[in-house]
Amino acid sequence: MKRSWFVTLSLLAGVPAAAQQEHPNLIFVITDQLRNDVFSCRGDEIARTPNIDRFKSESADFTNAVAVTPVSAAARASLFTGKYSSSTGMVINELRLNPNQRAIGHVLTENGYNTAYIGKWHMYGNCSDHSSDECAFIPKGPDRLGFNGEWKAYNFHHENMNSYYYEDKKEKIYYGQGTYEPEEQFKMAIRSLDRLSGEKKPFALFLSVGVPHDPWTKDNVPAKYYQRYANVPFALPSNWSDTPDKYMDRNTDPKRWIDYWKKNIPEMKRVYYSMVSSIDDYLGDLMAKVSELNLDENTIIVFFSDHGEMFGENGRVYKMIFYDSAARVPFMVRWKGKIKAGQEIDACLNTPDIMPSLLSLMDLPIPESVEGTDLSPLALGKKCREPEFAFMQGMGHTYQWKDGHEWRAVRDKQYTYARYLIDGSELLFDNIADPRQTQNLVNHREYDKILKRMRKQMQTKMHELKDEFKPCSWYRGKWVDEERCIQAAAKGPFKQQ
Ligand SMILES: [Ca+2]
Repeated sequence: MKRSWFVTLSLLAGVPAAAQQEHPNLIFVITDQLRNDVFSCRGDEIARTPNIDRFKSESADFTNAVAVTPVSAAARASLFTGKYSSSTGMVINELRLNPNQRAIGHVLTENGYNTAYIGKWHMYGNCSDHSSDECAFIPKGPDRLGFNGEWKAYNFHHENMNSYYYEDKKEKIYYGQGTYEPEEQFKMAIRSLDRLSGEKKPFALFLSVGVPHDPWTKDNVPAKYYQRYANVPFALPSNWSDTPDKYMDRNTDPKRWIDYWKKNIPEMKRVYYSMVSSIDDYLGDLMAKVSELNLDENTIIVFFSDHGEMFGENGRVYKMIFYDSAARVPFMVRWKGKIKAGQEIDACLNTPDIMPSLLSLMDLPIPESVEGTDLSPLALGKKCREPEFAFMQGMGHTYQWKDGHEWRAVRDKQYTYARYLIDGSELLFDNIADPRQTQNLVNHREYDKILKRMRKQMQTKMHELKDEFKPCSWYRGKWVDEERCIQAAAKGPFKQQ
């Protein structure tokens, strides 16, 4: 007996610090505006994404994941707090999130994690000009929402060549002329892994890259990626219409729709696919590093996007809409030895569900303020109560205090139901029979029962969240002050904690 105890202790003493960790590490890769269908593994015949395909084959792939509000700042605020947009108050872009709320960074830091944050933040805006230096730097302190470790971030930009970031001083740090930001960011993440894996504490590394967001110009991506698609014909979508959707808040000029968008979308898609290819390459490098450092079995790795992109479908470009091309996002979670590789999970996962699901997987406490559902049992092959639907909120114009086409939507495993505020018009799509969402079924009597159910679901969720469904400008002054700082949201003012 004595001998066996001795042997056990000796073995433990020889185990590297990382393997003895009580909680797993986390690597969270956030991409920007990446559609959920532009991978070879989704059947896209143009895309070449061997590393994303491989990542999927090693992960739990949540195939029905959507963005609660398919626009950058709102989706990110929800991701980091586990709350709906009506509760974060991030109703449009370029607002400043109120720091007096519990975020995933707080939980990680309080539970002994080393954190690292690299890339786009987009929750610290304070002026409508998102290119302005004034809202590019995020100072150390409460506005970093608990991320107290390595910080190489910026609020917003998408000029990929010769780009920059900030650390703790308001001084731009450039990667250098001719460099490509995502490549440099993945390299920084790899260097961080070298350091973090050698420390005794578990780590959480967030890597938030700005691609494949526009501008989609040839000079915004390295030639070697553009060359991969240079001779590939790209077409307008099958559900292209020469008339833009009248429920868009921007880009509705019919002349420009034809002269600019119709003409340029194929080339824009070429650049977009080039950017996706670049992410794919760098994800491969990151995963090779994970294996080299022997981190596979004690590290949860997430591949995610804040929202998708319409590219002319349903008469629309960009995002901020409930249609699947903008709303659906990749959400793949890999944890070797714990999460069964290659499984597809069709639960209605929404952005607020991500924080509680990850914290639960990591055996960390979930703050009471979280409104999402912990869906981690599904990834672990167990059953749990699934949400019946995902509730989505279009609360404003993308970045201006302009009333327009605010909407709410409910999406389940088969249908999307949506309603616009401006005229109360409703839409109902069968996403399985009509994946391009071109047939509005609202006036088809055989769908009355479904319509009734989904109206009720929307109403119940809005009531639960105290979501009043107001025009965009209503929030100005009530929730958001003149400095564009959020002071309150549907559940009341944010108080000092
Ligand atoms: Ca975005």
